[in-house]
Amino acid sequence: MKIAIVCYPTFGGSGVVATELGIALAERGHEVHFITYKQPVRLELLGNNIHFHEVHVPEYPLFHYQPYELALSSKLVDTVKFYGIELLHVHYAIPHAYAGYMAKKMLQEEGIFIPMITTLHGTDITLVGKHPFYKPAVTFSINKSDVVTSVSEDLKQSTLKLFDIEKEIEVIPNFIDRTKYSTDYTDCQRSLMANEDERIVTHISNFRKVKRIPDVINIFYRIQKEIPAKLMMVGEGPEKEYAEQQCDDLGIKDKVVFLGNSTEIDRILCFSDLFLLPSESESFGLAALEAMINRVAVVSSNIGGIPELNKEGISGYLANVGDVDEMASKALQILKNDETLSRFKENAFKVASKFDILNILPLYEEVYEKAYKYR
Ligand code: GMT
Repeated sequence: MKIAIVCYPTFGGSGVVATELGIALAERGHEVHFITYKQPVRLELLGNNIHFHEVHVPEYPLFHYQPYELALSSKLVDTVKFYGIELLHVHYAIPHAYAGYMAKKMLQEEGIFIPMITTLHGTDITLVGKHPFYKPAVTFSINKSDVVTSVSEDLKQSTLKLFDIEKEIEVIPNFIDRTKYSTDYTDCQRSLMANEDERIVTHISNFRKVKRIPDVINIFYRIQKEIPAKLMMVGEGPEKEYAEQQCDDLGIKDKVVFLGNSTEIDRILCFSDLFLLPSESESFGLAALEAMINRVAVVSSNIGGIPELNKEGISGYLANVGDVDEMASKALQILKNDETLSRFKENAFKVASKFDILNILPLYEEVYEKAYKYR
């Protein structure tokens, strides 16, 4: 099939999922066209089967807000016509589903019928989409999609609760391509980061409020009081500066490394023992899945879709949002003993393996076939 994928090109989970999905579809022989404002961060190789079309939004001083949706829907119309695209897959409802629907309608005027799949990722529903300023447009574009998918059962239920949805929502969980993660740990440069006797705790996110970065630091503070440990903080975002200050105030600056954004997180996860994800909202928790496939145990909050991924007492532990004492005590339970840690690490890998792309990709292909019938 010739598929157009619309996504955010940044480090965010929805962009990563869309990009990895597109790459895998191209490997399976589909022709994939990414349409967004910048080349997606994980999209390195373009080729016969994999294309990128940049959406340009010309600056005009009259506009206080430049009309991205307009430029995106026009780009979609042109690309669909030029390449004979057969299907649109938009990731993140705002504003992609809205722009996709406009493109669909414009194309219909010219006798071209193109089905649209919308994948809901989380913040487009739980944080941004439910705001009264956006809600009518989000409800409309979900209902007008030919097929709607969500990345967890919890997100599906939240969408049904928060919006007036007439469409069926199919759950297709996020996935991981195991072949991209090495099982050869010989070039893992652990010694550069920590002493042999230190445990390595890691957090990866966009450092937004929803990730509860102060909780990450407070949990680690309690851990390092009991055992030798280092904390790797990966990512960039508005809460980073405060986090650095917090580490300074707590006197643990020398034990915390801020690594910024990384396109090679497996090189950090390969030497990590424990991943912390204390988020106050998380529809899935892709970063935790990436940790788990790298044999990293997880201590997380029990919110949203996380319990569908992190299994209590198996791949890690879960606690109520904000309960840093419980999270720290559970983390120590895992980290204190070598055998316990190895067991949790191995289990994390096993649980993550269930989300192998080979199991999930056919679900998207099924959905595409179904949507195609709506033409
Ligand atoms: O986590 C973020 O803030 C980024 C956000 C995004 O839209 O890129 O991530 C959401 O989508 C990811 C991929 O499906 C999920 O793994 C994340 O759980 C979800 N984030 C939230 O629900 C807060």
